[in-house]
Order: sequence, then structure tokens, then C-alpha cells
Amino acid sequence: MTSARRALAQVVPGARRVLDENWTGSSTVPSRGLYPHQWSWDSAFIAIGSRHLSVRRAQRELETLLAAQWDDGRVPHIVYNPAVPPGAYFPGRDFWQPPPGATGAPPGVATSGIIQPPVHALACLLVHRADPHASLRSGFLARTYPRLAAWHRYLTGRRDLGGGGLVSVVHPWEPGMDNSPCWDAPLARVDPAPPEAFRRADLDHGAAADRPTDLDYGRYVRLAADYRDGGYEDRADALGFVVEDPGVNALLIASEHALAEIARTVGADPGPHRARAARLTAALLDRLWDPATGLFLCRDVRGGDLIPERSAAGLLPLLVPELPRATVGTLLRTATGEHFGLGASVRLVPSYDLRGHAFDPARYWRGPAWFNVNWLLERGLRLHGAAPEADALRSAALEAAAASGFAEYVDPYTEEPRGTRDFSWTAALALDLAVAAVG
Ligand code: 9WN
Repeated sequence: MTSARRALAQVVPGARRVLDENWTGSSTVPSRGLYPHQWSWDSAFIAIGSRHLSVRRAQRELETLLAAQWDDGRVPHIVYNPAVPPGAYFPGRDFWQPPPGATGAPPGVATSGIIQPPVHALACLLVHRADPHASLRSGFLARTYPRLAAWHRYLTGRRDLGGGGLVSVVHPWEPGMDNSPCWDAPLARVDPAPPEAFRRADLDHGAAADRPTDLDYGRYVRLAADYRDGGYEDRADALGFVVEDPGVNALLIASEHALAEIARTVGADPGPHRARAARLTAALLDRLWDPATGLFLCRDVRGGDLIPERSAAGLLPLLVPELPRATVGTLLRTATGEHFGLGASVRLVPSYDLRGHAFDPARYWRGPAWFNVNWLLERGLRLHGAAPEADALRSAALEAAAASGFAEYVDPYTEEPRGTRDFSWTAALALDLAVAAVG
């Protein structure tokens, strides 16, 4: 048996079991215990994998999420399952209720009010490609295109809080890398909510050493409550945390290119999407590229400066097709150099600088390797012709996903499982890599 076929045999039955067990009938929970609702970027990654099991289910996953889109175009980061008891996850659905008169979720749906990275157009295109004839017959892209276009309009219109043509995030949960050391400095300005104001449900399911601290949680709660009380208005001067993140913006560019392709397929004009992708690419290079570190950095919009921390988010612009060759070369050297160690000290890219002052191999986004980040980087490496590096990363991700019991994240050095197990996007993306490995 070839190594690719072995990987397939090792991964597929387990991945299928995880995805089946976490499927609720209309969407997939990231994890039955820790995350019992639907999450936005999780669903995009899950659909990318579950399209290999059932295209209809992958379509349903994405359409359930898009049905919770707000009037202003935002796609919320959580869609709550009404069948789950309110205390099972904090913050619960009641937390996000906007003040009277302010915009909110569509009638009959309970959602959060913040967002997550826009991977959805890319996911819709990949789900379509899994069976283009059936997809066209069912009208999948014709239904999703207007919603995806409104989502990108919200991001590029309402979220350009820095005024330089990039999207800003207004809460550390929005870029999906919740407690990255990149947020430490901007978060330090935020007064934490008092501990008695909330009860963390995550510690009922996860080891405290693998999760954010209580102090970080207090600040997450304060920021979310302030945004809610301000009617979810996107005004830079009223928000305590405003950051331009290279991962979010790179994913938007990749998705904008996917949207151009979707537009072409449904008979709309792809030109405006291509033009927007080009403008975003220029702004990303202009505002977040840091030649001195050979990496894209986050910008603290309130403070005005680049944040001097190396996060894996800074490598995600490898997903941008029109990145200059010299920048690609520099990013590759950074990925394989001492700070990220790819193919040298580690097989999977860590979430944060291996040499960084805040590096912790166990704690959430402060060092562990995550499978979605590695799936994205594998794609970026392949896009820019680094096939041997992409192949090695794919094999390592497949082995680690199966050996860790589809863990949420792993220690980058030992690949020991951390966080929760039977985690949906780990299963889904391993499945996708396994299918690609056999061609
Ligand atoms: C808050 C669901 C989500 C992921 C995020 C990850 C984690 C939530 C939490 O879980 O965040 O949104 O409670 O910690 O950081 O990327 O989407 O899997």
C-alpha cells in the first residue's frame, strides 16, 4: 500500500465518525462538549471536508450559517442551537441581545454579534466543485452568491476602521485565534469585567492550562458587552479593541477570488471581485508587511503601530495569489526558519513564534499547532509552487490528526493532543488532505 493510501485508510473512518457524531441535522458542532453550537469559520472548514462524504450535507452546513446573516451583511460567529441548555456555553444566546432599536439577528434565530474570518466563499466554491452538475441543478451558488457578496461588502465597507483599505477586527474572538500574544498589548488597555459577572463554561470541558486565563476572559466579556451596548456599531472611536490582522485579510482576499469565480459561474460580473481582491492585496502589503521580520504583522489601529509579535496569521498571506515572488520567498524562509521551524524543529507550523517570550506549547493560540492553520498553509505552499514542503506538511498533518484522536490542537514539538478531542475541523480537514493525497 502506498503511503497516501495508508493515510486514507487511517484517517477516513475516524474522520467520518467524528463528523457524523457532531452533525445535528442542519449543521455540525465543533465539539459536542466544549462548543455545542454552530461556529462560523468552523462550518466553512467542516464543509470543505464533509463535501467528500455528502455534498448536500456540506451545502446545508453553509446555508444554515448564511441564513443567520444580519441585515447589515455580517455573518455571526455563533449560531445558537435552541435545543442546547443556555448554560452549556458561555456567552449564551441572551448575552448578545442588542439594545432596543439596534440591528440584530434575523427573526427566529439566535446568534452572537461578532464575526469570524471570511472563509465562506472559498468553502462554497470548493463544495460546488465537489459535484458541479448537482450543484448547478440545486441552485447552490445562485442562492449563496448574494449572501456572500453582502458579507464581503459589510467587511470592506463597515469594517475598514483603520481607513487604509483593510478589514479590522473588534474582538479577539473575531480573528479566530482568541488569545494570540498579538492581542496582549491592545487588550492591556481594556478593563476586565469582574469575575462575578460571568461563569466560564469552557473549564467544565477543557484543562485550564490549555485554555485562556481568567484575566483574558474578563477582557473578552468587557469588549463584547461594550460592542453590544453600542448597538454593534462599527465606529473606531467607540471601540476598545481595533486590530488589522493579516490572517483575516488574507482569507478575505482568497475568498474574494473565489467569489469572482462564483460570480462567473452564476452569470454575474467577476470584475468587481477581482478588482477588490487586487485593492486588498495592495493594502495588505502596504499596511502589514514587515520586511525586518520577514512576516506580515498585526496593526493596532488605536495605537497606530504594528504589533511586534510573530503569529502564524502572518504566514497566511501565502494564500494570496498575487503576492510578489520576493515576498513569497521571504515568507517561506520565515516559515522554515527558527521562529516557526517548519520541516526543521517541528513538522506542523505552531500558532506563535517558537522563540517568542509568550510561547507556551500547550495553551490555545499561544504556541500549539492547529489543523486549520496548517491546512491553509499547505494550500498556500502549493499555490506558490512549494510542492515538497506542502507534501511534507500534508503527511505530518494527516499523521498527527489521526494519532491525536482529531485533537483541537497539538503541542508543536511532541504533537501530543491538547484542547478537546473529536474536533470537527480537524477531522474534516484531515479528510480533505487524505482525499487530495490519493489524487
Ligand atoms: C470562542 C469553535 C471556536 C473556534 C475558535 C477557537 C474557539 C471560542 C472559545 O473555538 O473559540 O469563539 O470559546 O474559545 O479559538 O477559533 O472557531 O471551535
